[in-house]
Amino acid sequence: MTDRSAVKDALRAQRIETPSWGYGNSGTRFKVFAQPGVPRDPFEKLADAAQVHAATGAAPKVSLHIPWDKVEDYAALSAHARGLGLEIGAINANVFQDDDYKLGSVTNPDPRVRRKAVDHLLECVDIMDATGSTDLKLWFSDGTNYPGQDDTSARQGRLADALAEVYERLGDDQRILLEYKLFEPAFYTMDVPDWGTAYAHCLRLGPKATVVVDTGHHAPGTNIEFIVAFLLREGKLGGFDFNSRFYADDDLMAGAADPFQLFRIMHEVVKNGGLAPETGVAFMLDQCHNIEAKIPAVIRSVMNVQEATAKALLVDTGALTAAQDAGDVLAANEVLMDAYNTDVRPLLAEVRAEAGLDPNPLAAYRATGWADKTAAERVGGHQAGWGA
Ligand code: LRH
Ligand code: MN
Repeated sequence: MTDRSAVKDALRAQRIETPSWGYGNSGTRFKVFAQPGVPRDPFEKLADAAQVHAATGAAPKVSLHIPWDKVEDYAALSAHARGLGLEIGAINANVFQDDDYKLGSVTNPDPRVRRKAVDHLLECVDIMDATGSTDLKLWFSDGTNYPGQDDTSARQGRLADALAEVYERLGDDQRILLEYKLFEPAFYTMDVPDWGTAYAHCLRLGPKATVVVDTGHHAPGTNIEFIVAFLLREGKLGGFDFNSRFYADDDLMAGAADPFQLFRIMHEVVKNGGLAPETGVAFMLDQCHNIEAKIPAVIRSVMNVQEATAKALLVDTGALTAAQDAGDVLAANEVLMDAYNTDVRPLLAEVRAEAGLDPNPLAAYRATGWADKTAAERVGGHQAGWGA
């Protein structure tokens, strides 16, 4: 697809969902570094997200995390978002921070704990009804640390029962986005450790259950774009949690650690029709900005995803298919590398300018003085964080 105006149309239409928790304090087990002007509640998080959308024109949706974004009135929060030109996106459940969940949440040997966990998931669907969200994002920290600690098969049964009950509760336009993760916080087994396990549970559940690919949740060296191509072909790719990593689930800015991997992923997305809205792929960021300024980091991440997408859209698919069909390995690889090695920043600057935006979103944000304004205004109260 090298038709330039079609490429620009696709870039203009791209939407990237930002995480409310990306605007709050976060860190590692060693330290959470506070920053001046960090939001103190979901309303202020949305105000920061609106800065990202104002600068990029491509981030009108914000994912929430419950209870980190718990409020009295979710309809009011949703109205506040609309007032900022935003929409509430995926609702992330959280069954990983309560003492009861030490040995698991929905997979816990104790039925009382399982009941509590499922009730939280059902509460999140109630919240979706109030915010108009369609996506329930489920990541389970459930797992074990030592061989013999629990029965893997029994835990899978408990997980399947919990998911089935939640699936039953979903409204017509609502769906489950099931996220997998290889390890952490459990270090022997995770109950949803890989795409295959997530895919199998989603197949069993039905059409409203899809898989989320968090780019930080694989073993080093995993070919993530293969997983993406497979799930797209099966109609089971619900979305991405984009971030990047050098070693583990580092949750660094998307594309920062491995822009070539992000390009290869977006190449499979573009080639398999994943950009089309009807495919229903949610392009979400899931990052933690432990030391860097948070809003510029999110803006940079949106730009990194846009750049990877632009390069993927510039792949000469006709030449690629011809080389592949001819078994011309080098020619095929060259077609892809030509696209990857294309500087797409002028093209994206053009798309932004034509949309009435500053060609340089980071400069646009800096010019608002928002960072100084919020640092001066947001004093007192409790800065938002993971509450861990
Ligand atoms: C787990 C995860 C999940 C979120 C959390 C913030 O590692 O990727 O998507 O709930 O990060
Ligand atoms: Mn994630």
